[in-house]
Amino acid sequence: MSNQASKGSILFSSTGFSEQEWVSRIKALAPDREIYTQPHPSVEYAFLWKHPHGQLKELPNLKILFSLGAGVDHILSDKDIPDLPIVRAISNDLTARMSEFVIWQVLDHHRRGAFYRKNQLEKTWTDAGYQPAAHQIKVGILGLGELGRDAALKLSNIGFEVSGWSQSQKQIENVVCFAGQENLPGFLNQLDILVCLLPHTPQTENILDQKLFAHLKASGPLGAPYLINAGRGALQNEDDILQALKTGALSGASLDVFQTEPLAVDSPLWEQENITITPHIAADSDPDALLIKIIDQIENYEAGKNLVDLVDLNRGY
Ligand code: NDP
Ligand code: OXD
Repeated sequence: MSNQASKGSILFSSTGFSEQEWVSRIKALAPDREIYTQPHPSVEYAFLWKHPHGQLKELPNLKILFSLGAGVDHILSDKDIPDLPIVRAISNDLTARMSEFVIWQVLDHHRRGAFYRKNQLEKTWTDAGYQPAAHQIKVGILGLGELGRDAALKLSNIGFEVSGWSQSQKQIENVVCFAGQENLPGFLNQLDILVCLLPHTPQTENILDQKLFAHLKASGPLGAPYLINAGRGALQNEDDILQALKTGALSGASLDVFQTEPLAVDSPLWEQENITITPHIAADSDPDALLIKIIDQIENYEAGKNLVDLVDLNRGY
C-alpha cells in the first residue's frame, strides 16, 4: 500500500554489539520501519549502546533516545546529545540475569569456590573449616533500583541477611534499607559481602575507594568483607581495591566492570588470586526481550500514550 504514511524510522548505533544480529532482529520486529546504521535525516528513534559521540546532534526528526542497556552513562557522557527523552532498558530478562550473576558470586564466595577449585587442581582433599550458614552472612547491596531490589529479595530468600542502600528510603520485605550519604557508614560496617549495583553518575563515580573500604568491618565468619561490582567500572578505584586486598581490608573481589574495558592485558588485577574477573557479562540480555519492549513503546508513543522507563536527567539515571 504505497499511500500509507511511513512509520518512524530507526537508527541503530552501537559499539560492541553485533550490528548484523541486532538489525536483523529489529527488522523482524518492526518490518514496516526503515532501519539505519548511520545518521540519516529521517530518523525518529535512536537505539543506542555506546554510540559514537556527536552523531546525534543534527538529526532534525529525532524524537526519543532508547538505551539498549539499563545504564545510560554511555549516552549522557555525549556532550552533543539533543534535549530529548531518554528511555532505558528495564526488563524482567535483564533483571533476572543480573540476579543470577549476583547470586552466583555471593554463593561462590560463601561456599569457598576458589579454595575448592584450587584444591581440586592440586588433588588435595581438605575442607575449608566451619562452613557458616547463609543466615550468618550479611550481604549489602549498594543500589536498590530495578536490579538491586530483585537481587536483595532473591538473596534473602536463600537465607542471607540482606541490607541495601539507596538515595531515597525504601521498604523491602526482609531487607534492611538504608538511605542517604549519612547512613552509608552504618550500612557498610556490618557487612560480610558488599555488592555494588549503582549507576555511574557524578555522585557515584569512584565511590568504591579506600575511604569507603575504611568503613567495612575488619572480619566476620568468612574473614574480611568481599566486594562484588557489577555496576560500572567508573564506580571503582582499582588501585584502592588492590591496596585493600593487600592490607586485608577486603578478602577478595568479583569484578564484572572496569575503569577501562576491555581490561588491559597488563592490568595487575589479572594477577590477583582472590579476584574473579568477568568481561562485563553480568546481565547480557536477550535482544528480543529489550527490543519487543522498545518497539511497543514506540507504537504506544505514536498512539499518543506516555513513555515509561524514562531517565530522570536531574538525577542522571
Ligand atoms: P536503577 O536506576 O533502577 O537503580 C539505581 C539505584 O541506585 C537506585 O536505588 C538509586 O537510589 C541508587 N542510587 C543512585 N545514585 C545514588 C546515590 N548517589 N546514593 C545512593 N543511592 C544511589 O538502576 P538499575 O538497578 O536498573 O541498574 C543499576 C546499574 O547497573 C546500571 O546503571 C548499570 O550501570 C548497571 N548494569 C550493569 C550490567 C552489567 O552487565 N554489568 C547490566 C545492567 C546494568 P533511588 O532508588 O533512591 O533512586
Ligand atoms: C547495561 C549493561 O547497562 O549491560 O545494561 O551494562
